[in-house]
Amino acid sequence: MTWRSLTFSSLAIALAVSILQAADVSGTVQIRDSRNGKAAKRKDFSGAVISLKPVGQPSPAPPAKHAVMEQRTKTFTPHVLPVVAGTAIDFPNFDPIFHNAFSRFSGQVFDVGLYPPGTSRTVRFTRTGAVRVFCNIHSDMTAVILVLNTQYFTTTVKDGGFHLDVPPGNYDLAVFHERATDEILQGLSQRVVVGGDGIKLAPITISEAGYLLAPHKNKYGQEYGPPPDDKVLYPGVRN
Ligand SMILES: [Cu+2]
Repeated sequence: MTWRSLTFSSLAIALAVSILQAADVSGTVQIRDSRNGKAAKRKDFSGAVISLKPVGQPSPAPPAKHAVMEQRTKTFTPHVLPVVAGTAIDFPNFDPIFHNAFSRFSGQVFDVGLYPPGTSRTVRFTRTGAVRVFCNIHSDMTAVILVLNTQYFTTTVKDGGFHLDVPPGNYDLAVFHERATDEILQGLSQRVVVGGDGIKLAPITISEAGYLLAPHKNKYGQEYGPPPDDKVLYPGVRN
């Protein structure tokens, strides 16, 4: 056996052990009292974030790899982006028009300025919490960056289901949904004990009751002006 194959085998064993140690935490989220058409009529329960913070452990170092929130067809994608605190996020603009990304209301205040097609801007998010992201030109463009103090998180899919692989241990589970009040979300947090076989959680119901769908202002705190006439570039897409 050569040194190289020996090193490879020990790496493979280490990998196998770490996979064996991962336990599956699964559950489902339902959203009720929604005035949002998608959630209410089409039973779309996607976009809720479930995170598990290991009890008594320090916050993880941020990943070196950047996260990405694309600007494409006048839409921020993904619409909800959870990251570890300290993560740098790229905002590449794939559209044939200028865009912007800013937040001034909650979480981390930032503004990447107006930037041209085919370019990108990068912001590092260091403060935990929800950052509501807008474009200063297109009032319909919204997104949420959720800055977390744990690397164990996932976003629900359409049927509300979620899975997380974590090492066995004790965790504080937190729930985030963009149209739920802080009080509602705090009421959904719970201590979770994860054994070697994983755990299936009781269904989680998020109520949107009490959440105010207030129209947001532009980055100067003013009403949005008329949208730029770029219908030529986007036939069929609403301004
Ligand atoms: Cu825009």
